[in-house]
Amino acid sequence: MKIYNHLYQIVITSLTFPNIAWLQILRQKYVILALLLSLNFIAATPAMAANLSGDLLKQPATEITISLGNLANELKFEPNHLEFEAGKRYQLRLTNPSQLKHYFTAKDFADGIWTQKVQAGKVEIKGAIHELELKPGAEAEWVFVPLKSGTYGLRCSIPGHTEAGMTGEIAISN
Ligand SMILES: [Cu+2]
Repeated sequence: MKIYNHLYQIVITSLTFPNIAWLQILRQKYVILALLLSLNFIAATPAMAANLSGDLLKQPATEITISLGNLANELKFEPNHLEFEAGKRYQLRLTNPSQLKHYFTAKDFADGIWTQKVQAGKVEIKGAIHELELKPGAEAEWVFVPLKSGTYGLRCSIPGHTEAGMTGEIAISN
């Protein structure tokens, strides 16, 4: 277990789990966001990521926003369907305007993309991301390139939220 103190506003706590998953908790004035990181390498990704040209990473990213919950505290993603094209660069902006904590859980989708970075406040996180937790009022930007086409499930893994309909679908086309 390691504890890093970053600047005066940010505290990152990393816990190392037996399966090499990391839990990082980021704190900033109004934004508290937790990211579950995994350093497990994905079979296809390192080789494919290595082939991503520098030019692609300089391309402006297509911006898409998804809201986790809403001001009325309804348990849903808005929108609940996202579409991406493999090989393009995206900046997915995640917001939580509700008063409840929510998760963006889409493990198979996360396995099918190459993450350039996740940005939250003044912190940038590099490496594979499998799940994001957004506290009320939190915002994060996930910059990635989809690699593997398919239709993937999205859900909020807070107990009761999936059951209440906080689910979605993410499609990656070729
Ligand atoms: Cu939720």
